[in-house]
Amino acid sequence: MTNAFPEGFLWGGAVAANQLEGAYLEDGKLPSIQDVMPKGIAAPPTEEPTPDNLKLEGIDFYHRYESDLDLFAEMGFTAFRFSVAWSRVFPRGDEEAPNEAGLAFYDRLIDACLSRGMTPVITISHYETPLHLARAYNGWVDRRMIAFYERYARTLFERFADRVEYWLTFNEINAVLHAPLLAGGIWTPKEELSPRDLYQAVHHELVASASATRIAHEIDPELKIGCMVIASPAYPLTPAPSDVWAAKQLERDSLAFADVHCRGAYPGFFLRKLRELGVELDVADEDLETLRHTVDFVSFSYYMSVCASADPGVRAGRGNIMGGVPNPTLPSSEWGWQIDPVGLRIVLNDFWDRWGKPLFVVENGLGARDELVEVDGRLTVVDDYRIEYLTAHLKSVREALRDGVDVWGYTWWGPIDVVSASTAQLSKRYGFVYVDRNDDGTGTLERYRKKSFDAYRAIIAGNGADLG
Ligand code: BGP
Repeated sequence: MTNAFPEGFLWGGAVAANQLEGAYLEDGKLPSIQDVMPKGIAAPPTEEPTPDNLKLEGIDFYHRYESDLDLFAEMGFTAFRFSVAWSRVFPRGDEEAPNEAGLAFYDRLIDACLSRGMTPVITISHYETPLHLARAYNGWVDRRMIAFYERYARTLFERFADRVEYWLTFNEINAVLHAPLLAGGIWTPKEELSPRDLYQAVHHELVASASATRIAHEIDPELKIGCMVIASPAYPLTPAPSDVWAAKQLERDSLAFADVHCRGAYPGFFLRKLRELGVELDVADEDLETLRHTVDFVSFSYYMSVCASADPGVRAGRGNIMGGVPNPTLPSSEWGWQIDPVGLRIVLNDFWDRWGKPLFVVENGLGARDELVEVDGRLTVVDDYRIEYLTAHLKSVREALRDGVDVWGYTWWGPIDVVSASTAQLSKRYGFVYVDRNDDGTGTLERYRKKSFDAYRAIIAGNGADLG
């Protein structure tokens, strides 16, 4: 049995514009929802951008992308996943014509990737709906969002399709059920949002995603369009059949999103759920036809698994957007995300069995507090905990490959420290590169290679053969 990963396996890292670019009003950009979310999803948005929002400056990637990409190239990245900030290209979101200066930035970024041998993987919408669309339309609750998104996606395909083959329509599209503002640009507070409006927004996003897939394939049938979902396997808390069923139900809430993307229609269990909620969706004649444009691959983030229980008295814990009942057998990160490398093998196998589409692990990583120390005269972080997490999860990818699963690539979340999506902290660090910036906004923004930098470089250099 060979240890190496398949030839051409894409190795790299993933980021999102709002979490690292900064320059939030530069070259014609207007605010996105992120610019009024200084506490992430932990607190309601502010009326206007406030100076305590670390995302306004991010890690200044907008001005430092060349040297940051040099660091990624030094690690041997063959892929780099980033998002386009919608509000750079269509600052309000409902304009007729795009902002040329915004497009020009991504021209430069794409060329900088290509010249360093990195395949760009672009997320079209990563939790950064233009603020105007959230405020004036209530985000994806409004059907007109489909047309705005189509225009935006078409603009990107027409401009970049000659250089960019891999595209993801929406980051973690299933997160809208749990974080409606973050993932759906929905201004109505979650507690006040009716199931009808929430699921109508889900429908609009799914139609928009399928429509973007159609547009992309019309422009160039060779383009690879993927959906992107949070993968969070749910284990029954006990062997009681009722817990097994509860776990299945929990997983299905998420799986439904990729089911629609892969099969082109709503699954029966999802329609039943709508009926039980008393939700009758407003579906236009052409919507069901549009949904038939299925994706070329399924991409996902994987950070943790959860448990499920039929007992309503069992309380959920913290975790990536959705959370779940804690698993008594697993350790947790400082932020309560449970660490479960085997879960990645389970997800890869389950997804492959379910849809038979190629898979792409586009996010995986460990958020931790790092300490900058001096070793052999240079500043670094001795992050053995991150190396351990990385290695264990990559071993699971290798096992899945051996199981016969078609996996195209692996992009670690936040190869350089970025602002956290859920908490808007910088102290929740994922990077192989340390950025000198603190939660209070102080710091020089200098970059330092961590110990994990060399570890990932060695793994990539050996095409995964030396994982142990
Ligand atoms: C995913 C998001 C990312 C990213 C990651 C880590 O849900 O797609 O944007 O931030 O989680 O989460 P956090 O930053 O909250 O630690």
